[in-house]
Amino acid sequence: MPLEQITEDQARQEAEAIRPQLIKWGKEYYEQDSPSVQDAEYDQVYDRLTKLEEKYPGIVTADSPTQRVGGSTDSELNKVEHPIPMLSLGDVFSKEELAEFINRLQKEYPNDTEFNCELKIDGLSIALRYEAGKLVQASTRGNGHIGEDITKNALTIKSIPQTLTRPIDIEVRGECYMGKEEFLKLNERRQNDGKSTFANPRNAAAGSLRQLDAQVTADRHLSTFMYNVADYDDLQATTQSGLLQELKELGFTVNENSVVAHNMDEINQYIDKYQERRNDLAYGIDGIVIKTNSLALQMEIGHTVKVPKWAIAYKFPPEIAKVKILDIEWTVGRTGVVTPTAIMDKAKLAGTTVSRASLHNPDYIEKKDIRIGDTVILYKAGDIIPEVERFLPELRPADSKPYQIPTDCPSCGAKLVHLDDEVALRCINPKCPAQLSEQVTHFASRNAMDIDGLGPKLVAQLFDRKLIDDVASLYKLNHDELIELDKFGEKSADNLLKALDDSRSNSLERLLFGLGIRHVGGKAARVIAEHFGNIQNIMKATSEEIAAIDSIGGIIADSVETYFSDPNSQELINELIAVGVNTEFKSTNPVVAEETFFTGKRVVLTGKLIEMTRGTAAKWLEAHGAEVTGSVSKKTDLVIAGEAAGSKLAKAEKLNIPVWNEQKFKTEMEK
Ligand code: 3BA
Repeated sequence: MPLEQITEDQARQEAEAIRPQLIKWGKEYYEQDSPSVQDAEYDQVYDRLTKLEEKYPGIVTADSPTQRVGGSTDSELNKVEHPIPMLSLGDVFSKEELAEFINRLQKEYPNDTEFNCELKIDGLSIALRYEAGKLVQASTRGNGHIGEDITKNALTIKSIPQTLTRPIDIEVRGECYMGKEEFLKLNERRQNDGKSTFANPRNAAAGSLRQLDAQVTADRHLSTFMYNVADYDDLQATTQSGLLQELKELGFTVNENSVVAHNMDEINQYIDKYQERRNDLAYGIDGIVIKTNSLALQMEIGHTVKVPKWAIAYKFPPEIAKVKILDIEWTVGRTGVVTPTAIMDKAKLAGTTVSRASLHNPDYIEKKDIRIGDTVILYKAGDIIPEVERFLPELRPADSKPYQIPTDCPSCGAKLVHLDDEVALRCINPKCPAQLSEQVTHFASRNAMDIDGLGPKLVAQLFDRKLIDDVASLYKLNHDELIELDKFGEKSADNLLKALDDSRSNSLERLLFGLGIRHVGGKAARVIAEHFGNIQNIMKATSEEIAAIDSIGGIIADSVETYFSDPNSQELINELIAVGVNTEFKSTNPVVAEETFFTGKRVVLTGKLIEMTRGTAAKWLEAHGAEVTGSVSKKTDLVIAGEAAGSKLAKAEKLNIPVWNEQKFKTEMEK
C-alpha cells in the first residue's frame, strides 16, 4: 500500500506485523552476529516502519524497534558508557530522497554549500579515547550510549595508533572492518579447521573485535578508518574534510576517497563512481555518507535524539540477479557433513560471474522452500558470498514439487543422519570415499604435510582407480601405477614420489594437523605436538591432560581424545608408522611464523624487572618478533620500564612513546 493512501488503521496493522520481524532480525544481528536476512532487506523494512510511524505518530509504541538505538550488548566484555553519545545515521535509498534531504537543508541553511562525501564502510563503529596522546580506552558503539570495552583488542590492530603525534586528549570515532581478502582467508582457515564460517566481513569483524582473548583479534587482521571526534576542543580543523586531514596527521588511518561536493550533480557523480567501483575496493562499502562540510554549520544544524541533521547515508541498492535453479548438488566434506549447493544459470553479480550458491543445510532449503526449477533472487552477502534470498512465486512452474532432501550419502550410499541437534546432515561411514578423498586432499595441503602436486583432482583420480583408500596408502604408490594416470609422465611420477618421500620426515605438527581432527587447526596442532613430543604420548593423553596446555581449550582437547580413542584412528597411525612417516616433534621454529603484537616492533627494556631478568624478557621479545634495542629514539615503538627506570623512561615520555610496566608486559606475555 503506497504511503500516500494508507489510513491510520492500516498503518497500525502493518506496523504491528513488521515490528516482531524487525525485533527478531535485530536480535540475530546484534546478539548472534548471524542475521537471517541481508542488511538491505532489514533496512528497507525498518525504513517502511519509520515512514509509517512518521505519518501517524499515534501508532508508535514504546517497544517499536525505531524507538531503540541499535542492539543490546550481552557478551562478557565490560560495558563502557559514551558520555557523548554516538549517534546513528539517517539513511535514504534513492537519489530522489537524497536530493530532498539536501534541498531541505539548503533551504534552511543557504550557506550550506559544501558537502563532504565519504564512503560508507561496512564495519562496526568504534570509539578510541586518548589522554595526553596515549590510547587509554577503546570501545564499540553498542547502542550509542553504552558499548563494550575492547581496549586490549584495539591494541592489536595495526592501524590504531597507540600514541598520537600530539599529546592531546581526544576521543576519535570511526569504523573497524575486515578486508575482503582477509575475510576469505579467515573463512578458508575456519573451514579447514572444521569451524563455522562467517556470513560476511561485517560479522567476521564483529566476531573478531568482541573477543575476550585479544590474541584472537590480533590473528584476524582488522583495519580501521576514522572519521569523527567526540569534541573538537584540541583540534584546528574547521571542516569535516579538514578533520580527516588532521586525523591523518595525528596518526590515524582515514579513508582517502572522500571528496568535497558543492551540489547534487557532484554528489551524484560521487555516488555513481563508487557504485561502479565498489567491487574493486579491498573493503566492503554499503553506501556513501554525505556531511555538511563546515563544522560550525554542523553545530548550528544540530541533531535529533538519534541522528545528526547535517549528515545522511545513501545506501546502495543491493545488487541482485534473478536466476533459475537448475539443480541442487550435495557434497560430502572431510568431516562427513553433506552440504547442498544450488546450481544455477550463469549470472553477473557484484563484479563476478556466479553459477553456484551454498544452500547451507536442509533446514535452509525447507524454510525458504527452494525447489529445482524455481527462479530465485540471488545477492552477495557482504558483497562476496552468493546467497539465495528467496524464490519468486510468480515464476514457479505449475508442476513444481517441494524439494526432497536426500536420505542417502551421494558418495557411498550410507544413510545420512543428524548428530545431536545439528542442522547439518552427516554421512558417518568412516570408509565413505568422498570423505576419505577430502581427508587426503587436506592431508596433502600446504599447512599440513605439504605434498607438492597432490591436489583434489589427482586425489579423486587415485581414489577412482582404487590406487589409494586412505592417507597411509599414499606412501605405497609406485612409479608404474602413477604413469598410467591421465596427463602423468615420468617426470610427474618422479616428482610426486619425491614429494611424498620428503613428507615422511615432516615434524609431528604437520601430521597432527593433516589428520583433520575436528577443531584442531594448524596452531593447536603445533602447540600439542610440541607439548607431547611424539604421537604415542598424544594418543595416551586424556582430555584433561591436553586441556592443561595453555591456549588449548576443552573443545579441542575432547576432540583429540575422541579421535585417538577410535580404533580406526589407531590403526591409521600404525599404518602411517609402518610406511615410514615420522611421528616425532622436530621443529624449533613455528611452521608458519605467527604475527604477534610484537612482530617488527622496536622495544627498549629499562629499569629493574621483578619477576624476570631483562635478559629473559629480551629473549622472549625476540622470539616473538621484536627487535630489542638499547636506547630510546623516535623509532622506538615501546619501552618496558621496571622499577627505578631513569633517563630512558624520561626520554620515552618526552617522545610520546608508549611505556608499559612489568605487570602490563606480563599480561601481554600470557596472552
Ligand atoms: N561516517 C559511518 N556516523 C559516519 C558522525 C556521524 C557518522 C556514522 C558514520 C554520526 C562509515 C554511525 C555510528 C557512529 C561514529 C557515530 C562514515 C561512516 N558519520 N563514513 C555523522 O563509513 N560507515 N555511523 N560512528 N559516531
